[in-house]
Amino acid sequence: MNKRALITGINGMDGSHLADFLLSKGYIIYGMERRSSSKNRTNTEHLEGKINFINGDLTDQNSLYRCLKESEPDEIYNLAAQSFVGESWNTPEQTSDVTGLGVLRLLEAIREHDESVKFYQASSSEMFGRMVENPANENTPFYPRSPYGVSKLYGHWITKNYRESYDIFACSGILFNHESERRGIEFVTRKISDGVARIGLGLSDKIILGNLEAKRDWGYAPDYVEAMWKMLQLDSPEDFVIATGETHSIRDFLSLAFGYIGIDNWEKYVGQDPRFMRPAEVDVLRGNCEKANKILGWKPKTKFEDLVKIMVTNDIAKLKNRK
Ligand code: NDP
Ligand code: GDR
Repeated sequence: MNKRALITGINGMDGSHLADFLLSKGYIIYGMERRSSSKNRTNTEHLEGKINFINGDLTDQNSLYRCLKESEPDEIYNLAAQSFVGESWNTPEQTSDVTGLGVLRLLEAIREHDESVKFYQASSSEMFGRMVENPANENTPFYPRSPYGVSKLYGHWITKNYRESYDIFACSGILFNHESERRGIEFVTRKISDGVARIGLGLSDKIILGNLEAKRDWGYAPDYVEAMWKMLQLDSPEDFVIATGETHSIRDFLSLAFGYIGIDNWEKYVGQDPRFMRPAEVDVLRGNCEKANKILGWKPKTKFEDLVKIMVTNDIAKLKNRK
């Protein structure tokens, strides 16, 4: 019989890639989206007719009970969140409510509905923040540096606590940054790939960014959603770090991205504005995914250089089509 999955955050980057992956495995998919006056299904347009969209909101407990009742899932992937770190200083309460307490509400819905449902929580490398160990693994102490990171830490611990308190199959993937052509436009990688594409096509002459020195461990989202699924196929729940083990600066990303359109002296096309700097920065992130490699048989497939190329190429094609 086909397995059933409920994915929250279906219209986000990961939600849409995970749905593609689970469809290839024969799953019946319910994708939870929140109501809005005009739907944003840019990432999921191709899934219409293939999955079931249902309305629900992580800030509304009753809507979550209803989503579980309607979808009768074997597995829940909680990918919904206020996921933009920079915005979390502007809306710290809303971020804590959705990104932190939203996890508790889903776990409560599982307790009420059916404790045998398997649960995946989207934990984040932002929980490591000011890294006390580099690279970070599952035993590295946390040190979040933003309201977003603090909220994710709550989600992480409440998932562990419900696993230990109620014997629910609940686990977290501590995922380091991962990107794709479906990344939201405000995140730095997509902001750069879109900006470079515009400059290449003569539609713009500058990209305005914040801190160029920050370093991230960037992987490719379609590789990472497979790890989420693998975690829920285990016999007992465990948390895993998912990362490439490499770290690159924003400058490295810029240099490669501009390189693809034949520009070497990229500095003159890039400006900086304090608006894009953060009150507390995470300077460097790098993860160690040895445990995932050993137990899940997972390792990243896409190289950093290929990720940058995929994103720039896609943005050029998109803009050309629009023209
Ligand atoms: P996105 O921002 O692309 O997607 C998040 C989704 O959550 C959006 O579709 C958004 O809906 C939805 N959402 C926001 N608030 C609510 C709410 N109150 N109720 C229901 N849905 C809501 O994030 P990603 O796909 O990049 O990330 C997926 C998850 O993984 C997130 O939890 C993120 O924090 C986490 N994560 C991401 C990493 C990354 O590098 N991408 C790394 C580590 C963790 P709407 O479209 O309506 O705004
Ligand atoms: P991050 O991603 O905060 O790591 O969170 P983001 O792309 O927003 O920032 C990465 C780094 O780039 C620096 N930066 C800029 N960032 C943005 N957005 N815009 C700019 O103009 C800019 N200039 C420099 C930032 O200061 C930062 O150091 C992502 C999200 O997907 C989270 O949900 C997820 O949990 C983490 O990755 C892991």
